[in-house]
Amino acid sequence: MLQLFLFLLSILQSNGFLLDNGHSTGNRGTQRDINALLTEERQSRQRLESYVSELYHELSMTKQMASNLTKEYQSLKKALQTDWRNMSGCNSAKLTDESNADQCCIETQYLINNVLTIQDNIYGLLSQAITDMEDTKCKISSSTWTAVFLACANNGQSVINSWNASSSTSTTINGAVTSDASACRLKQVRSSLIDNWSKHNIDQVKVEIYKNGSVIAAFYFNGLGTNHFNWFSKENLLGTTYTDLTRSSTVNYFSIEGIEERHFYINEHFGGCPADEGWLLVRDVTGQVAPCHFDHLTKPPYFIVSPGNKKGRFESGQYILADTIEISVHTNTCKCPSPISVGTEQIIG
Ligand SMILES: *[C@@H]1O[C@H](CO)[C@@H](O)[C@H](O)[C@H]1NC(C)=O
Ligand SMILES: *[C@@H]1O[C@H](CO)[C@@H](O)[C@H](O)[C@H]1NC(C)=O
Ligand SMILES: *[C@@H]1O[C@H](CO)[C@@H](O)[C@H](O)[C@H]1NC(C)=O
Ligand SMILES: *[C@@H]1O[C@H](CO)[C@@H](O)[C@H](O)[C@H]1NC(C)=O
Ligand SMILES: CC(=O)N[C@H]1CO[C@H](CO)[C@@H](O)[C@@H]1O
Repeated sequence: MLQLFLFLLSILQSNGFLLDNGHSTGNRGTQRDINALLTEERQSRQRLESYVSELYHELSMTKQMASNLTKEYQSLKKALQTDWRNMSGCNSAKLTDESNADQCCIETQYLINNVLTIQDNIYGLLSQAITDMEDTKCKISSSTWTAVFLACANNGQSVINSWNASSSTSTTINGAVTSDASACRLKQVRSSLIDNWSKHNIDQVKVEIYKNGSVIAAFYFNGLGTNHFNWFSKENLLGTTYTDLTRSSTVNYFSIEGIEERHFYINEHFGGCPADEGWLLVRDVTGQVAPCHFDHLTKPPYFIVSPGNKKGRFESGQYILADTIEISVHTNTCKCPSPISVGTEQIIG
């Protein structure tokens, strides 16, 4: 039982499920590698699902065992108490007054205390294991990814305004947003979940950049304790398809607000337009300030990402113009139960 639990924990950890940095390893450079990475994640999530049913079974067995043990524990305790009381001299004996009891009584007393201490320890371990299993089961079964934002390039609708609040640039819907790119042809699509960010137990946020129906870059962020803007930061980065971007990377911009009309901007440094190097940029619509060629490539908004798995110099053509950006939140609505309280019965004292 404990082995199964540890096994599950290791699976959860190795899949980035427990906010682990599970997406940034390896020397992945090509679209094929990124697809493989995403497929790998999907498959491991499916494996996880199948372990859940196994876990349910283990859990019900363990609960039954605990219930049986509790009954045995109660009757053993009763028997020991009765036996002890029946012994000559024990009736008048007090725990703190050894002179008042005979040796047999003291030994029995000692034995009873030890047996019950051991029982209590076993009972405590068992109930802890059950609580952990309930917790794991609960976390798995109540955790989901929900798409909350879908932005199309070139539709003339500001991405940052659409993200920020309901306005004429977007359609706000309740619940999950569709991943179908045709939905944002005229306006960006947002979920009202964004407006109640702190009420949804968001523990992770995922940004996926699409080109021609495939994810060409992805970023994972911590969502705990964030608001709808500050999750997008270097400090909250959990993983990405870029191998040269981590929480310890040097950046001059890493925020939704960015600078001027460069939003969702992840940039390493400025060096005059040709030397500017970065990973992601949403060129938004209101822009008057356009110092670089990459600031006026096509009809706004447009999405520039570095190709492959490393930062790029956009001005030298090291970029891909993406079609859509999808943002999803991972939520955990788990209210984890404590099925059994630790046994603390005392027989003497
Ligand atoms: C618990 O006790 C019941 C009845 O005594 C028995 O049928 C069952 O197999 C026991 N369960 C476990 C897990 O020991
Ligand atoms: C112990 O004492 C109780 C009464 O206090 C009595 O009913 C019981 O039979 C005794 N048990 C033994 C094993 O002597
Ligand atoms: C977001 O909208 C609020 C008003 O709802 C406004 O005060 C704020 O400046 C906007 N933030 C950005 C970054 O556009
Ligand atoms: C986009 O995908 C379609 C099929 O899904 C394919 O026919 C087309 O060649 C792709 N275009 C590019 C530029 O990759
Ligand atoms: C639960 C909650 O606070 N819901 C609010 C989420 O935000 C929308 C506005 O977009 C409100 O209408 C809801 O009441």
